[in-house]
Amino acid sequence: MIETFKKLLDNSNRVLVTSHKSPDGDAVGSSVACYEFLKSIGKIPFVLLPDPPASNLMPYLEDVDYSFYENHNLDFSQFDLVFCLDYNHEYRVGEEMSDVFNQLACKKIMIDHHPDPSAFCDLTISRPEVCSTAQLFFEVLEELEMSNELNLKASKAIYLGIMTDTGSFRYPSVNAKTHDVLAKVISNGVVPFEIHESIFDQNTSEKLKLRGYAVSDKMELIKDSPVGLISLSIEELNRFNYKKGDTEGLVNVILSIKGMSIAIFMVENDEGKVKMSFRSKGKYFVNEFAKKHFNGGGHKYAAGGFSHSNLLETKNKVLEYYKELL
Ligand SMILES: [Mn+2]
Repeated sequence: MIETFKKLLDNSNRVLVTSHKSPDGDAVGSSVACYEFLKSIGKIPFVLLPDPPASNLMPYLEDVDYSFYENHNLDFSQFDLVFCLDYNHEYRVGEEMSDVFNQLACKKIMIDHHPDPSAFCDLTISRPEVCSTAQLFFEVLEELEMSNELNLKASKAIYLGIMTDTGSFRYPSVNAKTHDVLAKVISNGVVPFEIHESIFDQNTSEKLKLRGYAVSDKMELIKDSPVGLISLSIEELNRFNYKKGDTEGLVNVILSIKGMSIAIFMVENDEGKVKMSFRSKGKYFVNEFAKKHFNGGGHKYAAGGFSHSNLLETKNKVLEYYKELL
């Protein structure tokens, strides 16, 4: 792996760094870390994301050469290497941006921690046991003996990716290595509380009201089971002046209830279809269920899905099949 990686790097100059649709903290964090690393070793990197992240992640893209696919004007023939970070299938960049892969003749490197990667890259570094792509990127640089190339911005981005993909260092995927990587980026000058504040203390009152409403009026716990759901319609989102990111992590609230081990969040989109998030813990896994019934997938304990039916039909389908999760 290391030799191939080195060779691909050596033979490249203009490098495209990509990540998945609805980029989360790990997508942005690993992309920025990769971008800063490439710049520091003399490459010309560019970050291309399918669409914008939540507003609290935008500051991490400051001073980065980047664009969102919807308003890019890139000539893809200029690139001689592509990084695919935090995703395991071409379709995870969204239908529009996945066209890019047809235009790219150059080599591709995947660095990712989602299980079952498809074989669309020349080098696939896939380690599902690692908590975040940000941590995995750091590990890969250590193996290349290049982790000393990480500047303060890259170090902050790695902290961000690990923090957001581990629920602030508490998921089962966190281990000694995670804290070892964190210690190393902190010794590069990262001030932990600043990263936490930059992400978690950016709420609007409308966001908190929407979340309060979701819990008080829209949460349903299925009787005699560890399964809970929350569903929100577009009308409800609008009522609270919804902004991207406002419902992020809301699904986890269900798991914080004693006795709850499976949480399902459903939210209607502009087209009347439904975006879904699945979370679980302990002996319960959600990825297969998301894949089988809701065109999705992901990790054992955290998966996404999509339903082409309306919100009510989708909820009924969950209620019809949830026992498969048990
Ligand atoms: Mn991730």
